[in-house]
Amino acid sequence: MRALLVVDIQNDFCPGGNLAVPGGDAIIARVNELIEHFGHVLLTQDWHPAGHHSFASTHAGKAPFETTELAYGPQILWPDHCVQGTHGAAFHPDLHIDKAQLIIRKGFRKEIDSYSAFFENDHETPTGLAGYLRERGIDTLYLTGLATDFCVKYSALDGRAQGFTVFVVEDAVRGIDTQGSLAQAWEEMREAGVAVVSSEEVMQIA
Ligand code: VGL
Ligand code: ZN
Repeated sequence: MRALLVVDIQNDFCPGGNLAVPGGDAIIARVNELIEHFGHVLLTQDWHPAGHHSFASTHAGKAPFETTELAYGPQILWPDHCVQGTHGAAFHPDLHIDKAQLIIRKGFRKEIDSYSAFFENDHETPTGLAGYLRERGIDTLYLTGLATDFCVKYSALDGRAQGFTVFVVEDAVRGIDTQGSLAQAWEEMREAGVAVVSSEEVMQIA
């Protein structure tokens, strides 16, 4: 059984938002078509408390897109984004969310960032998604959303590591691309056995 996973299509990741992904909103129409097509739709929502340790503003003398060491290793620092309950954390108003069966919120622990829909950035604190998928008999995931080189990539890699079949829908994702991260993401995903498909191909499958 397969499911569509829509990653972080929130106002802050779209043009005008605090951590805007270039063309982030340009994928929404396509994602809506995929939502229409799939029987099972799951969403993720980046959901940080104010003062989150992934925010540059939390660290004196640090600027966004610099890297720092947190307890679990290196962490890129971001502009404040997706603060719980704010407009920036809300799903983009054009995204058709009504059909979603599950919303995974992530990054809600102040000290740990969470890119992946499966594990936080310490690579050991689970979000519960793997158990949810297994209990429901979902073994195949089609990934869409933002950002290709962070939350989509880590979700894809962890999905593979957890034994799921993972497709990334290449025309339904967009990347941030800091320090070469986008090219590296496609490379890492391919190496991990993540399949890349177009939305057209996906919608030809019954
Ligand atoms: C994301 C950076 C920080 C993402 C979330 O959704 O890819 N990137 N938080
Ligand atoms: Zn975040």
